[in-house]
Amino acid sequence: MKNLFRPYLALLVMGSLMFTATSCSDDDPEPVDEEELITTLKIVLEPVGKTQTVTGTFSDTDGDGGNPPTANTLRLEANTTYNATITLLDETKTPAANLTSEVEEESDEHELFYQALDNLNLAITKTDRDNSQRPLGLKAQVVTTTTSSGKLRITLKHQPNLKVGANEPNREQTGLTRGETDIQAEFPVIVE
Ligand SMILES: [Ca+2]
Repeated sequence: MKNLFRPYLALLVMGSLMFTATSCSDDDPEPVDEEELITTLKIVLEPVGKTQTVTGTFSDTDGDGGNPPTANTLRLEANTTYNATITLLDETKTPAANLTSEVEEESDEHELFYQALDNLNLAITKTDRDNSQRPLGLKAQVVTTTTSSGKLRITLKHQPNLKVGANEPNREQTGLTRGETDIQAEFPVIVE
């Protein structure tokens, strides 16, 4: 997991300075060394025309190395269309910082990539777009057919001036090779 994009740092610095300027000035200002990390990726899968919403949480609160990440198993129904929504959190903060809207605001520099691995049979289509009409991936449609199982990998890439054009061939495969990875989550999935 990489540190999150510097524009946020700048915003944090500005925020801290504003806070300092408006608070009691007797104390020395706190050193500004805050960093944002995306430690946690949540997915909510709402079935179309059915009732059983499925939620998943991937979390690695100490970042790369150290303790292994945790993720629950997603149990999906066969022959079902799900509308998926992603939430991104920094759980090193108390309370956890929600970074989803910041990724949304910088949609031209970010994209999420979905991979069905092992023998998992899922059709995944990103349904949201950035300002240049390229896929973003905080929202997606996930369609199951027959029963299968495997892993769903979701990778958030930071791609300033590196996003693949909307209509380029093989844009998913190409996109995965570009820019830095902000978080990569893997969920065991059972389609039953
Ligand atoms: Ca870790």
